[in-house]
Amino acid sequence: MTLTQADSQIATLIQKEQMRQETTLELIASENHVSTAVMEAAGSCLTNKYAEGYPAARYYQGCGFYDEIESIAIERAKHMFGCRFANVQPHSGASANLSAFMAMMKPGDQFISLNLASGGHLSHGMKLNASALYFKPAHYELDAKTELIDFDSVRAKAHELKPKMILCGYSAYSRIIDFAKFRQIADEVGAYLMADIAHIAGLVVGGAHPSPFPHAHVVTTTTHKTLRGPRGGLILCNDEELNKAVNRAVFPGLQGGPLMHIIAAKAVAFGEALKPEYKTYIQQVVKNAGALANGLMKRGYRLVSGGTENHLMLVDLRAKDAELTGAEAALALEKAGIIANMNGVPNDPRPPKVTSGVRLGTPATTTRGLKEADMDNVAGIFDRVMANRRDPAALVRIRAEVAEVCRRFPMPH
Ligand code: DSN
Repeated sequence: MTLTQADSQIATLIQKEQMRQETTLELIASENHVSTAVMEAAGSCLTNKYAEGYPAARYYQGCGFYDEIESIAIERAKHMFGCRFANVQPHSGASANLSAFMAMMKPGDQFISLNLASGGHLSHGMKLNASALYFKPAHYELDAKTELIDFDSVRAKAHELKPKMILCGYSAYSRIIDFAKFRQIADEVGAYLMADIAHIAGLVVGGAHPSPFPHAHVVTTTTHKTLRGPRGGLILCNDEELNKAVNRAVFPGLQGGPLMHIIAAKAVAFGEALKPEYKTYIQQVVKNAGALANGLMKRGYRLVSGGTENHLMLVDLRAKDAELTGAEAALALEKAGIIANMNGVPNDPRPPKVTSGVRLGTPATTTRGLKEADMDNVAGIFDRVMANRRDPAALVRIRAEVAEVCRRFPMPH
């Protein structure tokens, strides 16, 4: 029985969502459009089975093909990042992070990270998150002037608190991360270095960002952002003992049965990322981000840190219009068919549900095939949306223009 026959309510909503994705431009920096091959694996019969444990060490019978699939995913992950060990079971980036914490720290241990408001992630010690409830976070800062990581602040915090772990890797940071410098500070105080490369994993694989290896002791990532796989997490490391601790932390520490259909989809996506075309894609993601950033700056927008070196940028809307908030901008963009998210800028005076910024990224539009000139066009559309944000008729007209761009650049099929 097809989904439409079995449950037309859900089938209709999925069709509508498909249409929404086809007819809008996705500028959320953490999203992408996966291949039909990835989607096929994620929607396969592998969802039917428990495979608790690891390859060749399961707690259920009938796992032979699952062992092969997970082993392929592990080998491809190791190959992609040039490291010795990979755990492909985390259900998400947040559970990968918590597992990594459990592998390196005991409850109550101190770690330092960048806070959420400055571009970190909620699983890096936000007060309501398990990372703060069960471990002890403190935060280093961005340089107030350059809005880059302030390594004096990292070093000072590290020497003051002697943390068990230093965490780098961010959700809204548009610059290259100097992993070697972080490792140097970690070594000075005997801390582990953890790199959460969820946003830039694809850039690392595609050679557009330095690798966290050999500097980081443990590396976590999601698999669905620039890496263009199914929604999920991944943990990587080079040390045998740490790998054992990671494996114990993921299962049975934090999770039960792995999502084997998602692990198969990860394997497919990793296979795609190992192909030469993926490198071309990633280089284009970065070129497109540069073109979008330049297009916005020449139209009077200020970008946090003055630009981008990766796939994303944080637009501080106040320079263009002191009254314009991130919430209002993101809503107007959605009405015009451009999907983005409001985002706090460093030291944002506005609350997190209002903000003074929007975060934009180019992984998804690059998958659709847009190039630099198209991104400049998108910057122009962005600017017109902001200027017409209180004019519903104008937003409808722009929506039609965006739909036309989407028709010219279809999603992968
Ligand atoms: N929530 C993700 C993002 O949008 O950056 C990070 O996991």
